[in-house]
Amino acid sequence: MPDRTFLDWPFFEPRHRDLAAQADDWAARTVPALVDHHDVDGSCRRLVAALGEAGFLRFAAPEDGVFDVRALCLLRETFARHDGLADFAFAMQGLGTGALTLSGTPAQREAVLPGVRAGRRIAAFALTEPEAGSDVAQIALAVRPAGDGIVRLDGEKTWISNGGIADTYVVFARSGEAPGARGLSAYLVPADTPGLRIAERLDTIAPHPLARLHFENCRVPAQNRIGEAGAGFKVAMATLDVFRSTVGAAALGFARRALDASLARAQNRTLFGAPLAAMQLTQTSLAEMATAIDTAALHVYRAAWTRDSGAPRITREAAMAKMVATEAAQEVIDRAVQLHGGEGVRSGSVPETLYREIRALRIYEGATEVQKLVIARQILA
Ligand code: COS
Repeated sequence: MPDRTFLDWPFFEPRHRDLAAQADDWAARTVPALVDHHDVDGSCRRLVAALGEAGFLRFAAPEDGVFDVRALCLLRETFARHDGLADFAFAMQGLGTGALTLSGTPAQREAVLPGVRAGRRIAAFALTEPEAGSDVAQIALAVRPAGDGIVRLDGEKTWISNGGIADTYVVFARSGEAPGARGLSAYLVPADTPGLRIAERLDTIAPHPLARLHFENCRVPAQNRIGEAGAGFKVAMATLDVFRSTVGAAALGFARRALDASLARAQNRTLFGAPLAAMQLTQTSLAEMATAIDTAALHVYRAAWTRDSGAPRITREAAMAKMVATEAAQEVIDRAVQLHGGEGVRSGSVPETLYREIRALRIYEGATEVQKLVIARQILA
């Protein structure tokens, strides 16, 4: 049983504690039957539908347009503890529509969000390009007027989560009002728009739906623009400000599972005539794992609480939360592998699965090195 004492921290309200318990119970009963890691597309479709039916996606795409970031973090932490794909399916519904929730018009929101909330429509966030990942201001995919209230998109996006199964993409494009970060705009692009094709599906160490997208004379109404012309960079950053702390929360879920497995292992495994847990070296390891987890949790829920308390920007807090929690989780999971010995590297074992799952979180939505840049800029400003 994972440590639940953090739920007594003053960051939370009673509804958060109820939600965490409800999500844990739901995931234990529902998730195993929905997931087949050899069929990530099918698993994600089933998970999104079930998450919608259970009502959890109302937190990913809130009806009143206000994110409850503590709820988002608790849900990601809980789902990640049960299965990486369950967390992924939940999180991408939010990241894929965050720009709409934060900056969309009422008509744009009404057209997309009810389906996303119900789990009938899958969403994706298309920011990264072959030459623009960490450096968002380098985005090259072009959007140009094509007459009659239409714009055309030409270029490429890559490493797009839900690429291949999404119904709707939020695409960041160079609209050219100014060079660099000030010349980008965000557009809503339905997956079935002619001129948008899945150029390649990408496989990774912890597989999930991921693709490279090709846009060629891909035409959408100009009114599909989300936010002001030229404001795309800020729209992207505001979305990431919300979701970066939730990546930290997912890492926390993985880390808690690793610690639980390690505690069981340390108590049940006999070595040199005594339980592994009796060895001081094991105790040191377990103590460091538990401390890293609490440190990560404090950062994650500090960021979430700060946002929920009305801070207009939590750039620094969210960057710290993502960096601290993902790095801590990698450390904790590596220790779990070590404590499990051979079992720790057996394909399909809990530590081995977590070891693969955690790695990408230190990279996507801003690598650790980018978070350091972001934090330094905030404190120097
Ligand atoms: N919220 C709102 N506005 C923001 C913002 C935020 N979090 N961060 C920056 N801005 C604004 C700045 O205030 C600036 O506004 P003005 O032009 O009015 O002054 C503008 O956006 C440009 O900001 P900046 O000069 O910092 O842009 P850079 O190109 O130097 O940004 C970083 C560099 C590293 C911060 C940015 O590119 C980044 O976050 N990269 C990582 C992106 C990422 O997560 N990639 C993974 C893909 S998503 S899976």
